[in-house]
Amino acid sequence: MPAEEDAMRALPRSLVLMLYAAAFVLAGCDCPMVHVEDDNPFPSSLRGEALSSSEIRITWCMPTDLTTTRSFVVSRDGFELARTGDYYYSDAGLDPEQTAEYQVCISGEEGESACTNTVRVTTNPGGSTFYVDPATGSMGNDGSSDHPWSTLQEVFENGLIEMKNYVDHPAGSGGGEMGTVNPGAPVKGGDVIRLRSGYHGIMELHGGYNDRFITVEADDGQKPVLSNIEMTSVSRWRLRGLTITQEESLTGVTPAQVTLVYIEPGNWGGPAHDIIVEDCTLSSIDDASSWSEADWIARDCNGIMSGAEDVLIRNNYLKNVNFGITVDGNRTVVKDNTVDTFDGDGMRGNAHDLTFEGNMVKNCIDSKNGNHDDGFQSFSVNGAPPWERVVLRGNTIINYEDPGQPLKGTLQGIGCFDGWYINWIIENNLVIVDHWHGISLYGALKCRVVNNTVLNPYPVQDQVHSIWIRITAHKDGTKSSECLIRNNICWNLSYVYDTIQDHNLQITDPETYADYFVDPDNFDFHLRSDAATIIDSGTSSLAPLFDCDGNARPYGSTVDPGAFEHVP
Ligand SMILES: [Ca+2]
Ligand SMILES: [Ca+2]
Ligand SMILES: [Ca+2]
Repeated sequence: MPAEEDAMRALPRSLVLMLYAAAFVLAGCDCPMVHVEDDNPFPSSLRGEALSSSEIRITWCMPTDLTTTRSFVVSRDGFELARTGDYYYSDAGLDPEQTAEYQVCISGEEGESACTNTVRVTTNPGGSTFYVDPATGSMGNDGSSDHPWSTLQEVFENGLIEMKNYVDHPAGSGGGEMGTVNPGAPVKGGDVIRLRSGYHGIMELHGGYNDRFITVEADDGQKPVLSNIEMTSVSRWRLRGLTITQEESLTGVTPAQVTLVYIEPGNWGGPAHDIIVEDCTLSSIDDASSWSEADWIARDCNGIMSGAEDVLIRNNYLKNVNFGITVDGNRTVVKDNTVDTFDGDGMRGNAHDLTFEGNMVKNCIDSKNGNHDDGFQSFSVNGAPPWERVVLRGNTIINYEDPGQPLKGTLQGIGCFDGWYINWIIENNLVIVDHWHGISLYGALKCRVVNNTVLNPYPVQDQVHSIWIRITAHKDGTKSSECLIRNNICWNLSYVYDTIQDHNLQITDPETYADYFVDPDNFDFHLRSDAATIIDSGTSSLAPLFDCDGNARPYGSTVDPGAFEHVP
């Protein structure tokens, strides 16, 4: 086999086809278009994992035949359990050591069709619960509720958790022999460590794999504080309800410029996968309102950076950070988080099979550090593959809420300037920024941008700030193709070649926003009941089944353009 062909074999088929296409372009072929053959991972994509003794989480990939997919039917042991538009489902309320078999099938406009593989998953046995209390604990205690340990950092340092790790290094992408770390230690896979109020130090772990999730969570009504979490080459950790901050009044230690939650694989240590970060509060400092540009540059921390696979980042609150939530690992769900006051990009997603849903990104800082701030950004550069099957759904991006906010800058909304992006769905998002890039895709294949509200209510000095939804060629000139722009409310539209665009409503005068929307001055872009030119003027074809609030579409005769269906 020729070496070149051999090298091609290691690449995703879609990328191989594009490389061939690119070769034609370079050879002067008058066909600067990319063709991608469908490489649909859906039928074999279902994974299931017990999160505890009562909960199982299943995840699957987006089918690439989007035109017939309306929702999914999740079944357990042959019976329908739920219908959802998501690519994951959490089955709670199960019994310890209960085994269940799951399958997911497409519910399409033409009835149910393709299904995934089935998975059999057993919930954990009831595990043990341990307690850690910086105020009253001692490392000589047994970790019971009445005799807690002192701090989480010392629990790790004293080897009180039994885990696994690779025997030989570099462990690469895994698969090698594993040995037990801290054999016989009291805490084991499936157990829960509950933290009480006070400073718990740093959670640092390099090489800690569990067969069952270990949960590290706040005890009821308690506010445990960590200064940062750094985990590499790890699996099955669930972090819940923790405060992670460099705020000196909470930690008692001099602030450092770190990434507050850092979860990554490593070639030496091995892969990272199956991680949950939820209900946590992250900040560089509690109150950054007096920070100068120089303070931001010298002191802001990144929020969450995750290169692990099969990750759930849910319902976290991040304040006063540089980059908010940065995802480089496949099959990650980023849901219902808030990134409030940030200097970098609010969210980044550079991997396959990502869902960013229901997140709020607001109050962008311009520290004059040269970053082009984006609410969401993705890029495929330096030899990275095209990013496939990404959903951006129901997110809210607002440049600033308070006209008096210090260090205001301009914010790009959803900025995807360095494709390729393949099979993306961008729907139900509210993008309120004062930059022309509302939603921009440079190098897009089979992407759809549907039912978004993309407007600029800010004082505009210059018509160059007429915000747009744009699908255009890759920066190398290769055309985007097979994309759809539908049912959006926006100021401006910009698209090329065979992008289908219909049922979009353009409002080019911000002075008229109050004629259409409930309270645009306070960023309420729900439709007024007398917005007759908008209500029922979209199409239900390929529209999301629910709107940004979760109301079923359509209400009335058909779908309304924009992120919010009018429901009286
Ligand atoms: Ca900035
Ligand atoms: Ca950026
Ligand atoms: Ca309607």
